[in-house]
Parts: sequence; structure tokens; C-alpha cells
Amino acid sequence: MKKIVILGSTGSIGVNALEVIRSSENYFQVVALSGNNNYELLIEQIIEFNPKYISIGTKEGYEILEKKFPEKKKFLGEEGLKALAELEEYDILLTGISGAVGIEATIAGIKNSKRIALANKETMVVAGEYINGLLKEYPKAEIIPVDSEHSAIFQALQGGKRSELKKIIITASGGTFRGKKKQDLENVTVKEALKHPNWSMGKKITIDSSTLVNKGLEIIEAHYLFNVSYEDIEVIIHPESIIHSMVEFCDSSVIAQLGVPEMKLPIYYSFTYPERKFNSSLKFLDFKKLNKLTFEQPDNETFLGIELAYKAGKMGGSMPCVFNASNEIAVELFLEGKIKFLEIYEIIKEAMKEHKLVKFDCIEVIKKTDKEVREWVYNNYSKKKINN
Ligand code: MN3
Repeated sequence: MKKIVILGSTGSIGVNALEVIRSSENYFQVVALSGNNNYELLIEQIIEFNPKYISIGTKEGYEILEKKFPEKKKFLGEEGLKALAELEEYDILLTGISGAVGIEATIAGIKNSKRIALANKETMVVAGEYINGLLKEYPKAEIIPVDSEHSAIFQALQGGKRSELKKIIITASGGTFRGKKKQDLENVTVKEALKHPNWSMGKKITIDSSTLVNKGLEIIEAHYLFNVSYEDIEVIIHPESIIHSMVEFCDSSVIAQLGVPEMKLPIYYSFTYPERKFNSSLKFLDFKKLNKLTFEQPDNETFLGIELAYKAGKMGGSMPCVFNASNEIAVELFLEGKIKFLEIYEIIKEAMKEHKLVKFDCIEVIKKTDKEVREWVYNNYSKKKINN
């Protein structure tokens, strides 16, 4: 039996993870759960999975948990996430939390020589170089990607040797606004931006998907996870989201991983790897019902997420962090109705222009830069400048 710690159990990754665990006939045991502010769902999960340790993001939630589960060991906030990652008695740490808060928990998991089921792409985007250095220092630790594209690449890479790899082809659904042009996007509302055709995900990642910033983050994530240069990473729009990504080898063979657009398989595979196991919660592809798979080039004139990411990624050092942090705040401001959709790109561009590149070789510098960029964006754009 494998023991699992789930960070972000009330988010969409966490809920999917618990669904596969529920259907896996005692092959997994949940050792710890952490939620942010949805304590009602967290309470249900605690009652069902009976973890020994629990952590929650808010003081209010903590007090409720204290009354409901006096016998359990409880933690609070970001420190709580780190404390769970530092526990001795588990095998796999699932980092199902979005945003830069997942980085320190991941670092703690690596230093704890555990398997990290990485569902927090910011970790590799912001701190990829540092994390890769750390993985050398802690050779028993390993990262198994959960992001569906990276899980696909990870699986496809098993079809050849690393020295035989030519390039990685990341697929993208194209998001809510695929086919739209700049003038169509000027006045789109939050509600419109949150309607994703294939994937049901959290708000932040749905917006990132519609700006293609999500794909940009995934390019940088792939660069660090698989140690592949940016020149050898390509993006293709594949609206059906059935091919989750592909790799091309030196003999022209392309190996793709296909599946229904759901997060359950990539999560489950990160738990069972190097084995594969049946799980009754998984849906299987029915090729009789699949009409066609289509592909198109990304529209990089309208959607700047990919090009800005290549630029930030190739500059390296602190720039991917600037790309990520400025986007996080910009999306927050968009969701609050304080900026327009296309201003998300403006903010990222300006933040990257404003920033002086530094080396990212220790966690203190990473944290400091991340904080500064967020504050800079917030101070410059949160006052609803567009209406003045
Ligand atoms: Mn993805």
C-alpha cells in the first residue's frame, strides 16, 4: 500500500485524486489532506478518508477543524503545507495547489527524498533550475509530472532513449477564445473567459488557458522537467484535447499519448508509475465515437502567452518567475473586474521590461523577486487605471 499526502485536496486536482483513490481498492492510503478555505468539503473528505494529519489555509477553518477533529494533528497556512511535506510516513506528495505557494512544499518533499506527483507547474517555471540542482543532491527524490501534457511527454519518452529524442510537441486546446481576433477580445467578460470547451478546471488556469499563458508556462515547465532546449519544444493547437502531447525521435517516429480529457489518468499514473493499473473511475477512449482529430497553428498575433513565455524562458534566471508572478496578479485583477482581458499581456510585458534579470540560485532570491513583481503589478494596475 502506498501512502499519499495531498496538498490542495479540495481543488480540482485533489478532488480527482481522491476519486481515483476511492476506486483503487485499498491500494492507496491517504495520510494527510490540506485545503485552503473550503472547509466544508475538507471536513467531508476527512470523515471519508480519515487522514492522520490535516492542514487548512484559514484561521477560521482551523478553529472549526479543531472542534470537529480534536484528535487529529492540525497545521495552518503555508507553514502547514511545508509541515505535511516534511512528514516521514508517506511515499507520494501530490502538490495540487496552484500558484507559487507550492514551491516550498515541493522543495520540502524533495529534501525528504519522496516522490513528488507534481501538479503545481509554477514550481518548475519559477524555480526549475534550483529544483533540478536539488534533485541531484537528493537522488532518492523524484518528480513525476501530473500536468496532462507533461504526463503525456513522460509516458511517450519511454518509447526511446533520451539521446534519440528530436523534439517535444505540446498540444493545446486553444482555450475559450480560439479563433477570435484582438478586436473580439477587447471587451470580453470574466464569465465568457471562464467557459472552457473541454477541461473543467479552476478559475485561474481556465483564464490562463484562454490567454495561452498556460501553454507558455507549460513550455517552460517542459524545458526544466525534461531538460530540452526551447528550440526543440513546439506547440500545436489540437481542439479535441485527445492527444495530450507527443515526442518525436531522430528516426522521424512520433509517439503520442491519447486519452479522454480528464485529470484522473495523469494523477493516477503519477501514483502507480512505473506500473499501470486498472481503476474503475477511469474513462476509456471510444474510437468509434471519435470523429476526427484536428490540428492548427497557434495564433501568436492575438494570443501572446506562448511568445512571451519563450522570451522569458530563453532569458532564464529570474525571468520565468516574472512571467508567472505578473500573470498571477494580472489574472487576479481580471477576475476582480479591475482590468480588461488583453491587459493581462500588457502587464506581463511591462513587468518583464521593468525587471532586472538576476540568477536564481537560492530560495531567498526567488521569494524576494516573486514578492517584488507581485507588488509592482499590484501597485501599478489595481487602481482601475483603464477607466480614468
Ligand atoms: Mn496542462
